[in-house]
Amino acid sequence: MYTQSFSVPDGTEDAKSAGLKAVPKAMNAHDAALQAQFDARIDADGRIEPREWMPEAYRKTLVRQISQHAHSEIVGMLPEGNWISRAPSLKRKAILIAKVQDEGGHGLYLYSAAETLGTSRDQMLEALHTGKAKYSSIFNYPTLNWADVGVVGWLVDGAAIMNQVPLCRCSYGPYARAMVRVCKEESFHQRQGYEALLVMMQGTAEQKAMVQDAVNRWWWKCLAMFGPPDADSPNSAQGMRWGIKRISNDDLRQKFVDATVPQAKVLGVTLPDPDLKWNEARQAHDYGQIDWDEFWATVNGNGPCNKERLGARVKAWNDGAWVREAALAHAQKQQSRQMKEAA
Ligand code: BYC
Repeated sequence: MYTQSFSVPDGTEDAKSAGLKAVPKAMNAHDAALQAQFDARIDADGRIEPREWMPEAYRKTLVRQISQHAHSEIVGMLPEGNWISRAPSLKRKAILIAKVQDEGGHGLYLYSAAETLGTSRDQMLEALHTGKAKYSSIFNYPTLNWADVGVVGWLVDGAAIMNQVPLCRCSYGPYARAMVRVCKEESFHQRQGYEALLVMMQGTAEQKAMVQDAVNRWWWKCLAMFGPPDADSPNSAQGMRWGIKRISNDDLRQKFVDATVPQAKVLGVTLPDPDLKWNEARQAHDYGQIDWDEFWATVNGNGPCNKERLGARVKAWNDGAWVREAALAHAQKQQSRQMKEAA
């Protein structure tokens, strides 16, 4: 299983030696001094805090990544939330409610972290609801039966932990701190999924077949979650130079494959890849080709559930309008009462 202690050397040195500058060229002497300070902090592996000077491109990159991450958590509540009313026992239902609530909480920490960069929650939600903002490709696939809920916990949360533990060392303080708690909770999410599957794998032939079928449908989508290959990843080099991203998409994907193979063996399922095999020379598993056309179609709005997911979020936003209006009216009433009392 993955835990908070999962941490490996990062690729920051590679980005430095590739000659990438931590920030674009400064405009004047004052900015140059600020930029030099920023560069020195990044080079010393220090943290950047909200009120400190930062290059505009660094701020924008963080708003993009953190808001996409927040949207993924909120949209990510939908495929599993769908199963709360159909969980097979009270125990499974309580666990699933807790997990989905955690994801809502992760979204809120992350929106708050992005707000410290000068963007508002309304702006971020507007970008999501109008389809301008991205969220993780993985949540555009359906959860067809109860085994899918277990596999989402095991593989989707497993991939999320692999990607997110290095983010606890992100150079932007509020994001890094939010990720510490997120990762602890994700660790529980992954374990509960794996445990639910272990129980199903001790059940009937039909239950075992359900687990294998769910693994077959989710495996390749989970590998694609880590993002495009490094050579086709436009944001990676700069993200790594800035200490936002610590490990590349391909390296994380490889670590996920290597960690998951023994887990699949214990579970008794086959990972659906005839090319998956241990490579002694690389001390890692080789694996087959990911369907990047399908990935990009999904990212660009044409996956099986994109419209349904976005529709559900827009509906929740519209249905909640009366709550926002009532809260605002209450706050205004309180403010005018306080002003009257103070006068
Ligand atoms: N889906 O240059 P690249 C969770 C986009 S939450 C959609 O490599 P970057 C969970 C990418 O945004 C899971 N889009 O980008 C929640 C970029 O487009 P833009 C989410 C993707 O930022 C609930 C373009 O492709 N986790 O796991 O360096 C329940 C080029 O990519 C995807 C996070 O958000 C994708 N899979 O690296 C259970 C973690 N991959 O923005 C689980 C934080 C790439 O230039 N984010 N794209 O238009 C990250 O670590 C990085 O942003 C990524 C991408 C690794 C995702």
